[in-house]
Amino acid sequence: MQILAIGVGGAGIRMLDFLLHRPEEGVLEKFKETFGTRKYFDYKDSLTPLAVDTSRPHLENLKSIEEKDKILIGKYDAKGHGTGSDISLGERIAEKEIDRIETKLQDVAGQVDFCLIMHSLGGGTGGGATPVISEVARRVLEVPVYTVSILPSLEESNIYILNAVDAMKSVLGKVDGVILVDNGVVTEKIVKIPIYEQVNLYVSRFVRTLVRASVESGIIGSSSVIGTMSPFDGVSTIGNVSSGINKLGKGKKWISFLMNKVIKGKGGLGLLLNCDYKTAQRALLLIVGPPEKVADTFHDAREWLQNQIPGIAVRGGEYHVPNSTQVEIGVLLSGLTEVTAIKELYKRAKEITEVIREKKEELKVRKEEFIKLFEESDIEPLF
Ligand SMILES: Nc1nc2c(ncn2[C@@H]2O[C@H](COP(=O)(O)OP(=O)(O)OP(=O)(O)O)[C@@H](O)[C@H]2O)c(=O)[nH]1
Ligand SMILES: [Mg+2]
Repeated sequence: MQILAIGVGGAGIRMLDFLLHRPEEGVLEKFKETFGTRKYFDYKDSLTPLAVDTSRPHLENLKSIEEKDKILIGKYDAKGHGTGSDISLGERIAEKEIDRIETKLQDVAGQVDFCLIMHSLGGGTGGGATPVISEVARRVLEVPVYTVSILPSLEESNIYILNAVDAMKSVLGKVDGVILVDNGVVTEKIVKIPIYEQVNLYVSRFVRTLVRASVESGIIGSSSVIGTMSPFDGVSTIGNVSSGINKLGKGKKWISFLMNKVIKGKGGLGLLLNCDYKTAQRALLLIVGPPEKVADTFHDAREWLQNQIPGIAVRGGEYHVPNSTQVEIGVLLSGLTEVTAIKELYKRAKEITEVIREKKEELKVRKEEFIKLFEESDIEPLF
């Protein structure tokens, strides 16, 4: 499986950086000691990165992306400092510099199975440039283009919420599928590490599992992803759950325990989007762990899912990792049509727009009164 992974804007390039993060040499040595001859998996063999941003410092801060894979756009319009949450500026900049991006895309044309664009919907660059980049990627690469689109939490500033509503409309029309991830889901449940990092970690964990399952064990291929994402009849989301094998007890009871956790969020984070999972139409399910624990479990996990969501088409399989002490379940749900997070975001955006409208009215009246004060003044000039 070969994926072109593009990060657009601050959130996007940070997620990309997380995805390609390679442990320091010392850690790699330890890995070799622990796992003997097993080779460290280098995600760069399957993921071609491209980081696009209007912020110079944010691009410079990336640890795992080489200079040749970074593009600073909008040097004159944004002066290397971002768009300041201005999505129309983000869009204009991407349109102006589309040739530079297109040249990069030409380099990988014919070599990738699909393209994954990671970005925030609330940022000026992430929200504004993504639809422009996606459109050209579809044309040049002639493969499906999917996004991992970050929704702002409802506690975030008004501008992110209004931007997200605008950006969502244009992104939906320019891609082959959207994997929605809500920063708000993490706020509610887990805050051991900064929220952003937690979300980035979950996204990268899912994509990494997908890549390894394909490259190392061959249980899935890009067609499994494409088959799950298409047709574009609703949005998609992901979920991940993992547990030490010693906590899972004997027998196969752990399957329903972990499936409940990842799909329904019972006792854990669950899906990265507040939605009605029962409206999903297709799923990609990956079970990862040592063979003595996970062998012959995919069938049971798939049955569990099909009992919860009648009619759902489930792809995927088991990926055996000898000597591993962890079991992990990763899931991609697609075709979701009942998404509470989107409804709440629209409701919040409507409230904000109403307040702005009232404020504008009030200011207009005040301004008129202020001007009147001068017009009605009967003070005679002194000279
Ligand atoms: N999950 C996640 N969300 C982030 C991250 N950084 C920012 N965000 C969210 O993304 C939105 C802000 O967008 P950014 O990506 O920072 O903005 P940008 O695309 O760089 O655009 P400008 O800086 O406005 O030009 C807000 O909703 C933030 O909560 C991150 O690393 N991870
Ligand atoms: Mg930025």
